[in-house]
Amino acid sequence: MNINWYPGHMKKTRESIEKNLSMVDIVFELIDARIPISSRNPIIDDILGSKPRIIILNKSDLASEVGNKAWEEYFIKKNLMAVCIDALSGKGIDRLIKLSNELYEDKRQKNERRGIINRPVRVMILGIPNVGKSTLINTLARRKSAKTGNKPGITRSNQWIKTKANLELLDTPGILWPKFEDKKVGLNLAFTGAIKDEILDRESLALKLIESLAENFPNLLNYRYNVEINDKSYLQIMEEIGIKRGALLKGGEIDYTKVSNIILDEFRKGIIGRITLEFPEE
Ligand SMILES: Nc1nc2c(ncn2[C@@H]2O[C@H](COP(=O)(O)OP(=O)(O)O)[C@@H](O)[C@H]2O)c(=O)[nH]1
Ligand SMILES: [Mg+2]
Repeated sequence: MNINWYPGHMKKTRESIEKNLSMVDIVFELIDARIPISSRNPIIDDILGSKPRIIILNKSDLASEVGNKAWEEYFIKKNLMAVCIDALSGKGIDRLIKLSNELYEDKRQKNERRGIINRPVRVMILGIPNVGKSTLINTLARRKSAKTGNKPGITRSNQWIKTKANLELLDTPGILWPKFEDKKVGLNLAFTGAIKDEILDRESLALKLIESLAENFPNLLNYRYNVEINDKSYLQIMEEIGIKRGALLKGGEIDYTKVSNIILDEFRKGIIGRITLEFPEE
């Protein structure tokens, strides 16, 4: 993935989303359950206005149960519908469908009273790159209709993807830009792979990840790699992991690239554990 978000590009994106918005009944705002703050687009509230929406915490299989619950409650307290799902396995999809129909119920009844025949609920999916938009479309459609992967889809003519669940999806999800101004946000996005390794080289990124894990989840790090954290430097921890995992060069030196790849890859796959990096503020 290599999208450069220029002001002009952002303006076009926004305009195209606003145009599509008028064609749908509700919006699915997809965010990453591991980083619900960092993966939200800064101007989404502004774009959506009063359009009914459901906040979908995707990749909840990679986030902690405690975190998932905390975030659902947080949004619900703010009177926003929120649901944790795993778009890959389909977990949570039934609840999402139920909520979608609930959200449309008032309008459905209004239509009925006016004698208008109700069609399926029309939905647009919005989210930053790699958050799982195409995966969700595929899962809802139960067929491979949207390409998954890292290339953003260039807008074709819009089509409605029918699902079994009384929903119709706009086939082109809205790709929102991430908020990369804040350094911490940039790191979170890079850790999770939302922005590929654009902000830092992989070794520095892996070192930053070790720092974050050693401070917040030392037990998980210890359990996965069998290293004591104590008062070691982050570089020492990385080197020890390298030795334990055989990431060594010919002369026996640490292969920093290899160990960095191991750590980043295992974090992104959830192998180090189900880790939520951001919690709601008190
Ligand atoms: N573990 C996990 N991986 C997911 C989930 N949803 C999507 N992915 C993966 O995340 C990556 C990006 O997904 P994609 O649908 O292409 O994102 P898009 O850019 O928003 O369309 C792919 O490798 C998916 O397999 C999920 O709920 N759990
Ligand atoms: Mg996609």
